[in-house]
Amino acid sequence: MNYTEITSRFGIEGEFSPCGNGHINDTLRSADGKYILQRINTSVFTDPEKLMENIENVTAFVQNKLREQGEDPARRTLNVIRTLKGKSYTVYEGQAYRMYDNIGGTKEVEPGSKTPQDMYGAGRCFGEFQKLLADFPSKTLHETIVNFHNTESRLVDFRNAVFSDRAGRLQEVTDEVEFVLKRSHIADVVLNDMVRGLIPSAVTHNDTKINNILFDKETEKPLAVIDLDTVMPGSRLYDYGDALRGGGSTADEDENDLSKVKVDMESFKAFTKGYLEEMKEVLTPREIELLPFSIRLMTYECGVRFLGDYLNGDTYFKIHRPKHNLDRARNQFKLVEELEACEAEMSAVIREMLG
Ligand code: ADP
Ligand code: GN1
Ligand code: MG
Repeated sequence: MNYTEITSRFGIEGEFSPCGNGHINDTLRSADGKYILQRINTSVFTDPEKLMENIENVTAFVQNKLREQGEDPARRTLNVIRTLKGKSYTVYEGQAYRMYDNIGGTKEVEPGSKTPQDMYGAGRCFGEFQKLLADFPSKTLHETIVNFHNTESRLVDFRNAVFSDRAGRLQEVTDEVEFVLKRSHIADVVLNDMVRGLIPSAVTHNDTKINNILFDKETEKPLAVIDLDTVMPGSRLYDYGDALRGGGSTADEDENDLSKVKVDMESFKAFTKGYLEEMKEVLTPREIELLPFSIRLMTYECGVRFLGDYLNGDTYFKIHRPKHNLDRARNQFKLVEELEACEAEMSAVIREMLG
């Protein structure tokens, strides 16, 4: 496809080619390495106007905070480039596109190839992100995907996927469905404690895979949290748990040799150390208590989403092979079992870290 018509609306010329590994948007980088063009997946994010308003407000807030701290924000956060008409995105042939400055000299780390050092950096980086946004007025954010980490609501969607069995695949996954149902009681733990006021609602990223951080290629230190589409009010536990869902496993979520899926205790310790260095004064006692549980909750929820998507005929997550979503679901459920066995040990590690 020729992107000239789109990029010229941003006053930008030149070739763009695909980059990145995300499951949702299509990302392209300019040949001169200056810009990122993204096609926003509008079947997932149905209101690009509100989505971009969130991203512009959050990035402006973070940029100001960093300036106040005496830091140059240029490589530390996304920067939205507006169209010549002053809009934060443009629609071309029914598709929405946005442009960012490319944060150069960076690399991303995939969950399957991270080191404990990367995980320490990721813990600090996501912790810092939450801290920088702690006094952002979270109620002004739009809910770009309603009930995104509401595990109970995910279970309702899942049951509907089972009932309708749209792709005729239910017969094949009865064991996995039973696995989900047996653990459905864990879905309301965080939600109920939010209602009780034991867990605050805060600005959260909601998609804290390690590949949503850009690392400096030279120093290997984390620079910027990207992929801000799902920044919304939520529980900070969602960010901590989701980061270790991927980063706390010895295997990538795409791995289908389940014997390779174990809890990576070194990565867990490294991430938690970095995260607590930023956040230990901010978290409530109940949040601290639920840190290990949140990993299991987010892993379970993601497995439920993968299996639901498989039953629906793979309409949400990009897949690269038949049964990809089923493999991902099995991988997540194996990790849930491993996490169940390690939770007490993880709690002990956290208690020791906090002294
Ligand atoms: P998705 O929602 O599909 O995961 P992302 O926003 O995470 O999309 O972008 C996908 C990939 O594109 C990232 O992992 C990163 O490699 C690259 N990328 C995105 N934005 C930038 C940017 N501003 N600078 C440099 N690389 C970027
Ligand atoms: C999607 O966009 P990406 O690849 O960073 C998904 C996350 C899942 C993840 C599983 C908006 O993240 O919620 O945890 O895939 N993002 C959205 O890999 O649904
Ligand atoms: Mg991403």
